[in-house]
Amino acid sequence: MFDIKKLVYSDVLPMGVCSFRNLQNNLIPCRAIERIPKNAKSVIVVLFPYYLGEKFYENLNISKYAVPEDYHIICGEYLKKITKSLEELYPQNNFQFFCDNSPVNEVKAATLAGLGVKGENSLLINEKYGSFCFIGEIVTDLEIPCEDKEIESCKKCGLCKKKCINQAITTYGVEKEKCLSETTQKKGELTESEEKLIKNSGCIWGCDICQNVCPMNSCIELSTIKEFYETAKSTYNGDEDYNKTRAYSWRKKEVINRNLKIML
Ligand code: B12
Repeated sequence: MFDIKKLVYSDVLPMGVCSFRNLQNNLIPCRAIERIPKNAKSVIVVLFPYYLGEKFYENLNISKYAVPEDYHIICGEYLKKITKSLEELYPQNNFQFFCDNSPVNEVKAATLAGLGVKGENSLLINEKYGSFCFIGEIVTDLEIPCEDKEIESCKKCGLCKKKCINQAITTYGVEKEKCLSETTQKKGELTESEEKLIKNSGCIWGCDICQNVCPMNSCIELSTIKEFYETAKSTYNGDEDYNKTRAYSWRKKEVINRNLKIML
């Protein structure tokens, strides 16, 4: 019988299972969709808590998720090992891992798998680690007995909505075009009001406002992932800090450098 507790890292990373059935009708169009196993049945969802504690965020000018080395790389390594252990246990089955660059709506998957509630800021909030968690998942044609949880929402205190610097959070969800995180990642020239937003936020990559003000993030536990601490760098000061292995490097350095220039 499948036992999630037998998987490598299950003692340090929150994990859960949901059915693929409840995700397959809203897959996000992307290239990775080709890797979804034919006849996919189950999804093993893994959380990667990334809150490192305030001392790691001194002179912070990028958002917390971008402080460690690119999470696609670090979470990818963990997911690769978990996948390998599954392949050894179930050699007949197909296991494909994803993290962010995924057709799966990861917040929905994590919620269905019982790993937390969906915040008004659209993010998954875990009881122990808050919303400062990356989400990864392994999609498989192995049928894992599971009962999908009801998707529950946070208490809707409204703080994230109220404090969002650009009123991007509405009753219907996050309006992507207004989200500062999106603006900081945009290529090309920004409008005057977009530039003003970046300047006022003090953040040149991503945005953490809706998470920083969330009461469910006020007493969270620290990350259990040593690689996040070992690679932490909280300030981006220009070319000398640009590095191909950071969360902002999927964009050419012109984008983050443009934001830095706006800030200065
Ligand atoms: C695209 C994307 C973004 C976009 C758009 C986000 C968004 N909320 O729409 C941008 C670049 C803005 C972004 C920002 C961030 N992201 Co992001 N993102 C994704 C990605 C790749 C896909 C999300 C998606 O499209 N889901 C599908 C849509 C349909 O779901 P939805 O969000 O519920 O969409 C609703 C609303 O957007 C709303 N809506 C849509 N259009 C409109 C228009 C109007 C006018 C209105 C009112 C509403 C509305 O209706 C939709 C249906 O209910 C996921 C990874 C994944 N594969 O899931 C990561 C992911 C969600 N992101 C993540 C992170 C960490 C972030 C940031 C915190 C990074 C940062 N610090 O800057 C911010 C948070 C911003 C926020 N509050 O959402 C994590 C979240 C982890 C968690 N704990 O939940 C994920 C899961 C990546 C990962 N593997 O860890 N992200």
